[in-house]
Amino acid sequence: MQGLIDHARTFADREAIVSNGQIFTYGELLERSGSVAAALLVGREDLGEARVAFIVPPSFEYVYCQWGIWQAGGVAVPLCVDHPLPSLRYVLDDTAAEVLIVHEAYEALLDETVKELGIRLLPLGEIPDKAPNAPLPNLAPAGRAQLQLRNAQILYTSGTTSLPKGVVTTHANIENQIKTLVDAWEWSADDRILNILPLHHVHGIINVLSCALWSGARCEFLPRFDAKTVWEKMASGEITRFMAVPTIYYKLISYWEQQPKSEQARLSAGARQLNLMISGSAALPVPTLERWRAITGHTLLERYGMTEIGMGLSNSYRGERRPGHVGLPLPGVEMRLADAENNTIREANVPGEIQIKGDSVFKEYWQKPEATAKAFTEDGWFLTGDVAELNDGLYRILGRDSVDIIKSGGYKISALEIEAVLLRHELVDECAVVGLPDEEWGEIIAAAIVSSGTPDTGELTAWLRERIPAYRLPRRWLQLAEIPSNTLGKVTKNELKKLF
Ligand code: MLC
Ligand code: AMP
Repeated sequence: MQGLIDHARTFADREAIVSNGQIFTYGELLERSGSVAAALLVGREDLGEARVAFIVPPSFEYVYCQWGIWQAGGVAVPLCVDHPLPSLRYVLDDTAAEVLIVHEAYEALLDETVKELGIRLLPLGEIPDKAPNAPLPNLAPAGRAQLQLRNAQILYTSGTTSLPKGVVTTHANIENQIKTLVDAWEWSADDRILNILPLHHVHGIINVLSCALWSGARCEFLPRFDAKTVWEKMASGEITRFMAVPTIYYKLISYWEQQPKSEQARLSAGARQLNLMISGSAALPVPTLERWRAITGHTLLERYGMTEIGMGLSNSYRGERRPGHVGLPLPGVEMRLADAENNTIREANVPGEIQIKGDSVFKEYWQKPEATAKAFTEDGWFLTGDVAELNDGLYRILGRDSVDIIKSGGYKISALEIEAVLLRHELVDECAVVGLPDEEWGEIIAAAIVSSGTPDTGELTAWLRERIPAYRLPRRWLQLAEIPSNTLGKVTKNELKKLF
């Protein structure tokens, strides 16, 4: 994203990234991303929005690949490092990726697939550290307004269809998503943040990584979440802010509770020094907020967002952070609650769908014009599918309008997607997937199956694990004679939930 890179030039000597025990400056980031751009361009002037997928664990390398793709005029498509081959192949195929930048750990896994799809494979290790000063394209020769249209990134999101959709954001969308958060949450160049979130979703990419780098701050990566390491980082005084999904706060609390008193005191004292702790991506249970406050003195700032809009609503950085509420629309975000006929609801305490407008809102679902059209009202409001109400001056999320969307561990999961895969198993005649409330995960996935045989759920899980990401695996199973349905034959998922 052009603005982020322009900004970095003013911070050249500052520390930008800590990864694998090493510190890298903004200058190094610009240099290495320039090499990636040169390796991608190989003589071309501009990649012209070609999709460039990359599979690189959270690290300095991830960031310079992302920036290199943007600098070369490509569209960054980050692949999830934990996804099984069919999920990775789907994204490569759907985006018609021209190039895949691959970390060596994934080369063997993807080698055949990229050959079959005719994608150029660019091993990370083959990109030189330094490139001769190759000219980089001007991404907006006709002026900055062009950045409003120029695609920058595609992230995949699960929804009410059986296949994930690519959410396309432009350079201007991303810039707006970042700027609004940098202002609202008062980021400063002296901030240091720990990133433990996956880097194929907006929470990790925009709220943590990109806001830090926009501000001249420092972002430290842990390859994956680990409660002990996170607590140690907080206790060390090395970080000033932290952002995570509610499941992570739950896990941090569990870890703390298992420690002896003296250790608890040390960890709590460390956490108190941070200037901001944020929760989002799923509803933050009030007991988790209260427990965290008792342990660390921090009232978690809860905010609401979505891949398609970036962040929409947020509690206040300096003012009230009311438990169970997500605050007010962020600056630059236009928001309304609407009834089933898309009429604006003006009264308090009346539930309605959250609808959003603004420069942060995505451009389109990749090559899905019908899905894009269906996602907006005629007058341009994006339909989030989330239901909220205004409660004493602040918004409160009440749920979603679709039972087919599940949030587990902060990941959005489509029940329909899991059902479609399950039905391919020879022992599954019928199935239905639902989310069940769970203190730790928000919801856990549960699957009911009808089978003429005697399927073993362990074997079913192993079979699924090769086909869908681990966080989409059902954790509860039920074999039924029939799936509950109404007179029209539609599965009654709320009835099914009761059977669990
Ligand atoms: C994993 N496990 C689960 C599970 N996921 N069990 C139930 N439900 C789930 N969803 C199990 C595993 O099978 C394993 O069990 C054990 O938990 C540990 O697995 P893991 O993969 O090592 O888990 P962990 O690393 O602890 O992962 C938990 C997590 C992760 C919370 C760190 O889910 C995560 O990173 N979530 C963040 C997702 C995110 O960034 N969302 C933002 C989307 S953007 P066993 O038995 O094998 O030990 C968005 C917009 C916005 O939403 O507003 O931000
Ligand atoms: P995703 O599609 O992965 O970007 O997830 C976006 C969804 O996460 C939203 O549509 C909401 O359902 C949910 N979400 C995000 N933040 C919150 C929050 N603070 N409270 C409740 N739900 C949230």
